[in-house]
Amino acid sequence: TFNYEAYHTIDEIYNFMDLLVAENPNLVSKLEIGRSTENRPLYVLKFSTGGTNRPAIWIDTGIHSREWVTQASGVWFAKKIVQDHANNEGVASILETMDIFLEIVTNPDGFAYTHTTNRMWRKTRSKHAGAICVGVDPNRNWDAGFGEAGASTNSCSETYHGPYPNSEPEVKSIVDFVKSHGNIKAFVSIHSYSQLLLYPYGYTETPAPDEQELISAKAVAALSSLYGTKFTYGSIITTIYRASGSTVDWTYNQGIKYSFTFELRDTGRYGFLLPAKQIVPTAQETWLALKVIMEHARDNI
Ligand code: 0X9
Ligand code: ZN
Repeated sequence: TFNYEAYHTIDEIYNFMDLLVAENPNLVSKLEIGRSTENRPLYVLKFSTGGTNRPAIWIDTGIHSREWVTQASGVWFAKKIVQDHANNEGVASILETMDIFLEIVTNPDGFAYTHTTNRMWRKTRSKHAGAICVGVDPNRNWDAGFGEAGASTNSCSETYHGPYPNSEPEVKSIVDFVKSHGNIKAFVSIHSYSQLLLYPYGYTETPAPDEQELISAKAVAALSSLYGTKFTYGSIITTIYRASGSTVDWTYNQGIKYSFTFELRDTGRYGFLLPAKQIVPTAQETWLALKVIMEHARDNI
């Protein structure tokens, strides 16, 4: 059986997904939304109790490959959705009207590289003509303030935005999926670390005009209720730093009002090298906040 209290390789996570689908064919299916630069499949798990093109919630983990607690939490969320799918305190009431899409290994080339070669690899593994270094920051490659302040033009930088918006297949595949689906109501992109819940914008000081504050306060309170983990919330630019071309600025500009980014545990003691003992508690507390966001989306369709 799968050990949720350990970090896993991409093969182990892909096998986990296949087993979950095989064991729960009426609830879970696996979509391939594209291929990475190194031709790895980009898999998205779909949790659905029926209907056609229902309003949906998107969750991605691991777009920055070294943020290992996020992919590990994504695995735990997948199992949790299956376990709780018929339970009303769980996700039954959400799955009655909405589908959930979950991309666990959003940057598979980078993730494989963190296992084989460099544990601290963050970016993709693309090699663009004229670029000195390998990789693009997939959280600076989206078409929202692309190339403005808050990203680097230098291919050797950790925040290199890439040659043009959506140059990374890992990003373009999500863009195409979101556009063709057309009914995504909440979009949550999960990073680590810093213990933050963030909302648009990152590329401009213009605040998102919706009820982000209210939802965030409620989500963070739910998260903290389990183990007392302290989370701060606010817009990306005011809470962390200016970041252009980031995921949720693009999704928000597409009209996905409930666009959020988490930065999970911890605040720097272990940073990206969070001990495996903290995977399950991190996933559990984050799940409580995700449910607040999902329930809010459900009640405001
Ligand atoms: O710099 C980033 O991309 C994010 N921090 S991280 O340590 N995970 O790399 C923060 C940027 C704001 N977050 C999003 N817009 N998703
Ligand atoms: Zn990140």
